Amino acid sequence: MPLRIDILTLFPEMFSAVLGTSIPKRAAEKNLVSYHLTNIRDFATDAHQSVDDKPFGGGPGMVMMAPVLFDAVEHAEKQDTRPAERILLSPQGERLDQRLVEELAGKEPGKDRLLLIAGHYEGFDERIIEGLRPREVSVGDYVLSGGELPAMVLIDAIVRLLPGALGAEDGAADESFGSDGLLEHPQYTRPREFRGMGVPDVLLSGNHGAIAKWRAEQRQLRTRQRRPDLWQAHLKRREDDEDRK
Ligand code: 9D3
Repeated sequence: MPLRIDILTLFPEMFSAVLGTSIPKRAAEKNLVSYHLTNIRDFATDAHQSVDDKPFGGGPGMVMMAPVLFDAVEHAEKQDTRPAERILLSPQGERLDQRLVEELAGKEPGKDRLLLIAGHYEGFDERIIEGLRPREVSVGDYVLSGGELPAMVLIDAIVRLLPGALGAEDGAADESFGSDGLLEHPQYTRPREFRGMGVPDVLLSGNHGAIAKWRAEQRQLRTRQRRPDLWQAHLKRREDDEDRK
């Protein structure tokens, strides 16, 4: 069975470009994943099709109503017998990283189902979180207009890890954040000279040992300069590897 991803949103049309292009599209065509969009507004019950209301106690913005979202979740979950891992995209959530992406991409058969809830509001009625007990996930400390783009970020990161999702060329190069946690080295292609800028001689030398050494140095240099957090984690891992020997 392919991984099933349900997406609950007020703006299903936002997803068509991302899910209908490139790797997310190819993964669905290859039956590695299926996407199922549910418009939360279809579960509104009043004459105005309301999905949100003013917060009790006052304050700015609107809050997504619990009954509508519960009905939408229950409707989506009935469409398949597998239990879904529920994920609420929220600025209050745990920060998305490659470790979490790998965990979500690696669900065992029979549990290979995700249900993503993307809101477009200041917040969700707390009883949604209390009652549905979703995992809450953020994509970083900046303010977006809703959870839709974060949901697409999560889907894209997950589906490219599904076995067979990447073409042969992409696959081999997919190490940058995986194996050793260092940033990539600089890359060059034609032409050899562009607007007065050349290509490092070593890359044109044909000396594969020297090229590998240069690239390893560049990766270290870049990671130390740009991402001291990743560099420290890399050093720690090397140390732990030593201790285990
Ligand atoms: C003034 C308080 N705001 C929180 C910083 C309210 C608020 C703003 C924007 C609440 C929700 C949103 C919409 N954002 C998301 O739903 C969201 C999000 C984000 O804004 N940044 C990073 N990750 C995520 S995941 C969902």
